[in-house]
Amino acid sequence: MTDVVAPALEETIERTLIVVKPDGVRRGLSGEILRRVEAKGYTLAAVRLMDATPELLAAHYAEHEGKPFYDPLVDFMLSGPVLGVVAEGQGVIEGFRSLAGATNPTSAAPGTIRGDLGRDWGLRVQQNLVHGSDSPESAAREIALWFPGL
Ligand code: DAT
Ligand code: MG
Repeated sequence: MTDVVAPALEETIERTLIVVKPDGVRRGLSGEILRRVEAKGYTLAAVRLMDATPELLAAHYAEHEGKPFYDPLVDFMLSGPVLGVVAEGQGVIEGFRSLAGATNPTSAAPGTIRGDLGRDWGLRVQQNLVHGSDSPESAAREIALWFPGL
């Protein structure tokens, strides 16, 4: 009989980078957003209120450089403090994307962070309250950028 060895439970734990964007911090929604993450059952591994820098954002949003919303996006992310968060748990990368909802807050489903708490403000960039890593590779890259050494 072949031995099938299940991975140790801790080996199945993933981490994701969440950022409560300046609109979320400004509107006093940091607690509500963290509440939803914790209520879903994920664990907070790091939480830090910080000011993003142009260098950090250039690296973080490198995939969007050259797009029409890129400059407004960087300006927006520099417009006030952000809350950097590392959350962990099985499936947390996909799970937080699901909690966050679609990029456009107008069409994001009710029940999601963006759908319940966000809307179109008529700006060139969507102010949609949160960032969440979109893959294991992005999560590793983004956590290293925002929380070096964690
Ligand atoms: P997400 O944040 O859902 O991963 P993304 O990575 O495609 O979305 O884009 C990064 C951010 O840029 C997004 O949260 C809001 C802004 N953005 C994306 N597409 C946009 C568009 N078509 N118009 C205005 N802003 C946009
Ligand atoms: Mg993205």
